Amino acid sequence: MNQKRVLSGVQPTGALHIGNWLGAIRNWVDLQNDYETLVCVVDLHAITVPHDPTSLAKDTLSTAALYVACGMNPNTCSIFIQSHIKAHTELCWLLNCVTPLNWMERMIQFKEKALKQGDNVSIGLLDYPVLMAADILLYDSDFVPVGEDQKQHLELARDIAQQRINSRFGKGENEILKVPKPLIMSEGSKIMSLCDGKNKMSKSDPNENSRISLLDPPEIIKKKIKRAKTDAHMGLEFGNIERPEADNLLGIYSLVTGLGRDKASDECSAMGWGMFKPILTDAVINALEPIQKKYSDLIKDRCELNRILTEGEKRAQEISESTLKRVKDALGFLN
Ligand code: AQP
Repeated sequence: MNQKRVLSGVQPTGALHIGNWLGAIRNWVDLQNDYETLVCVVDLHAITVPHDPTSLAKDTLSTAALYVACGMNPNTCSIFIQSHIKAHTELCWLLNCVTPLNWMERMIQFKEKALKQGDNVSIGLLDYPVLMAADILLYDSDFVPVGEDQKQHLELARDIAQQRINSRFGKGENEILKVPKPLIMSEGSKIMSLCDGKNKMSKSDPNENSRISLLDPPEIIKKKIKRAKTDAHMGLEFGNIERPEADNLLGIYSLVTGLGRDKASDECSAMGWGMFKPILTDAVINALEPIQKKYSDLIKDRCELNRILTEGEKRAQEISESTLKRVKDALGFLN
């Protein structure tokens, strides 16, 4: 297959929300038509913060089913579970041994997540970006779709591949690891919390009302949007830094309706919050309905889910084993 390749994934750290969909999965759905697309559920990443062992497997399966429900086509893309491919942890170790510690200590996401955890920060959390580099580099990915928050991690993956593996261990023109490029998704790349327009919507936010989960039933969506933070101004608008909630909710509206920013902004510029919120609620419910229907059928069909994951795993195994061998050979391991 000569198609350019794309790799991405979501952590099964809880119920997927509209931020994960609008900022990530929705873009993969478009990309699968033009690239060989591999998407994994990054369960090894999910344990870099304290996790609940009784829900990890369930969340992992649910995340994979949601990929399909959101439009990933298992006949054209490969869907698999990160921990089922042992090469991820093995390449991570090899990369750990050539990555300077001070590169890791600079990572913004580590600093932010570590702050929240006080003394309980694991080495795994510090090492998260190297595991992510292994994920990407294993598949000779040409492109990685990343939100703003992941840009620094992709830069690190590029530096590890280029400066720490190819330059040091490569011979001649042949690169050992392909150096991937970012595909930065513009519109909707960051969906903010419903409770505070300055904070990102997150699966791990302890406040359930801060996010709309993809599987929330209509009455819950209605309640969450009703409670969503507003301001004292009339009219919805983009780009006013004094009004992050207006920007965020109008952005969600423009994306779930497919109207785009200009049309959504024209439609809502004179609306008060009381008129806008029910319209937004209907739009979100309508957009999620087909996803929820497809999900509820698939999650009951364990045979089909297993088939999809086995197929995806086969392709992932094939590519990752050959990359890992290239790296081990270059580093001088005995065959
Ligand atoms: N709020 C968001 N808006 C737009 N995109 C988002 N993504 C996450 N939150 C938003 C994108 O979803 C993909 C997968 O994310 P992840 O699960 O690997 O990690 P994350 O970015 O840390 O996601 P969460 O939901 O905030 O999870 P927790 O709370 O566990 O940390 C990525 O492409 C990300 O950009």
